Amino acid sequence: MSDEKRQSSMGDVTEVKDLGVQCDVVPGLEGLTSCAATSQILARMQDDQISTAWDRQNTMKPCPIGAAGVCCNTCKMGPCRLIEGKEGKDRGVCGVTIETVVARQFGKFVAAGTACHSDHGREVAELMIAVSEEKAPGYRIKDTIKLYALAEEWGIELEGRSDLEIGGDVGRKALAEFSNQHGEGAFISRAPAKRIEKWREMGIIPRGNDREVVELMHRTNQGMDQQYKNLMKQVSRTAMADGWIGSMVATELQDIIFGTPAPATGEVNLGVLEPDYVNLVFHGHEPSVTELMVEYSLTPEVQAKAEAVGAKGFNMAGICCTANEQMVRHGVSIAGSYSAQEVVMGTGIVDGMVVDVQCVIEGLGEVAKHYHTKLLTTSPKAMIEGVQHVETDHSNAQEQAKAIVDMVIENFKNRDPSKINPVKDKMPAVAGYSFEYIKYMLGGKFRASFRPLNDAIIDGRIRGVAAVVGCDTPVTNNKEGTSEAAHVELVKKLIANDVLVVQTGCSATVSGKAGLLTPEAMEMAGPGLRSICEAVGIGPVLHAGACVDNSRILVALAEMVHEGGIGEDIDELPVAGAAPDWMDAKAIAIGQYFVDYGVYVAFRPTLPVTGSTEFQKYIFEDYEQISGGKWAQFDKWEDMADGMLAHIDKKREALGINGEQERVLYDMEMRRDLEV
Ligand code: NFS
Repeated sequence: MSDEKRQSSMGDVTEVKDLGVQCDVVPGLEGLTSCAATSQILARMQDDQISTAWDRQNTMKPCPIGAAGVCCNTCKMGPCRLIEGKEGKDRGVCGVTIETVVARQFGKFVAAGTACHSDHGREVAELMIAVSEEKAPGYRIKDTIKLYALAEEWGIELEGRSDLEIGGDVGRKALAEFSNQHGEGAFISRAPAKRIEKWREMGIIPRGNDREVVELMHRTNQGMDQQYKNLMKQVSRTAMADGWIGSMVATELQDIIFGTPAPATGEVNLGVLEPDYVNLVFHGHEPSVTELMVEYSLTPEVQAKAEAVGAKGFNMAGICCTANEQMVRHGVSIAGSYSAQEVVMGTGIVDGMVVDVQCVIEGLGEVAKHYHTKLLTTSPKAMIEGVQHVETDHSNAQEQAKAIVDMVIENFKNRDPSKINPVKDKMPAVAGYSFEYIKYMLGGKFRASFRPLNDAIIDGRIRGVAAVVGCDTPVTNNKEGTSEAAHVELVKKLIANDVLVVQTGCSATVSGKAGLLTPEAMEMAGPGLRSICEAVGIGPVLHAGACVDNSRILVALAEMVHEGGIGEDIDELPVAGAAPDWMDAKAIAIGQYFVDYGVYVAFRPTLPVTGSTEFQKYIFEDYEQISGGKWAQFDKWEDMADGMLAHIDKKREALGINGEQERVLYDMEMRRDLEV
């Protein structure tokens, strides 16, 4: 877009930015993003002809056969592009049916997603062992209460033993969870008794992650499992290994090593990058190296080094789930979600960007070439062509973390004044609602309990609880509103209808940008939810952490059942889950373990299963008879909200607690008021 056009419609972009307030989206980019800050940077990047995912999604049209999950590329006789109901096209060369193909593709997503969270969890278990052997300088056990609790749960001797000895046993036991060949994952016992019985009947309790992922990859290969319902059992068992082993080990052991989250206040959006400071942006999922960078960054030594290069100080901000990990534990600010990873460099003031694993897109390397930003990879599992690699392991992480920070400070002087384009937009956000903190906050220090939550659900002040989680992308824009609007409007509608919202992942970041992670958001809540928020002193939207921290939600739901009064199993609870703009295989693995927990799980946009009517009926309808939960898919956030509220009301009805609450129906005026 030309400068004249932009200036004539909104004045000079720099002037608007200098007001320091949320301003409007740059004209012409409204269909792409509802975030003013993102639009300002994107407009400049487009002018400078720097390609980002926001542009590439315009030219890349998805293959409709692949999008429907009916492209079978399992062997070299194809790829077979199947079309339901079309003679000669409804089976592959080998004779495979459409249902089998869709189930295989779905299963491969779950295998990949589970592998990601599990490899992350395994790293943390290994770190725990290294800490206990004093082979991980810089790391220590921060939460001994959680360490003792977990050791006790796992039958590990506490008496007369040091924290490091106990930690070593916890680490080794956690590590063994990944390779167990038989039995049941140790955390399974945290689920309600009725649910465990159901899982045993279904035959889906995971043994070890490695075995489940390998078996699923075996069974989804050509010539293998040809009964999609039978194959789905292994899909479920693998997804369960994701939630109840991989992710839960990651969450629990990270809490022990780095501290269990409690509410901390930070800021969210691109405006957290400070023009006068050295800015280091970190991105990825495994927080271990970043933890040490954050610690080092707070020392007077770093302040002095930053001042020596002419900066006012040193500033760190995150992207994606490493950001969520730092926000919930230390209140470190978040620059943006998945969608912002390239855009962040367009500010021209990112002196270094450090990435670890997962959701790090390949386009980053190309964008970095246009700026002074020093892009660095740290994991031997995720390197980028042409990008400097600073290999880290547990033994050298502290020294490498310092080297990275020092390198980034040095790079401050290489800023190109002609490319500096900062924005001021940012929002305060409170994050850090771990399961332990929620329990404490509801019941108090001496009687920590979920009782007040259950009572509020029973008396109708809280209609239900919703988890709104998962990715955001630049892709679903232009169709039914922007990606960010889908997250934000969905959350607003849920809280307006007295549904308490718990968030993780990029969805939480998007809410943070919209100001939903503040106590003030209670103004947007329905009267019942608001009365609870006022009494407890919280906002209506609780940020619980990264995507592995969905395991906190598993534990919290179990606690609601254990507390009593709202059913004996998860599928009786008035709860629902949603991923308003899912993208990664990890999201499908998460969705499946919640469905198997008995939860209604709504995804937007559609899942890659639309090529088979029969498979869709199985997961969207019949599955409710099997697990008590089911999948749902939507194109519009409005329909998603209605589906979630209807499900919550159905459960309230079954529990006999559906009182007088009135559904808030949005007219056009209310919608406009809710604009992001
Ligand atoms: Ni989850 Fe976190 Fe974000 Fe999606 Fe990627 S960062 S693990 S996968 S995009 S929420």
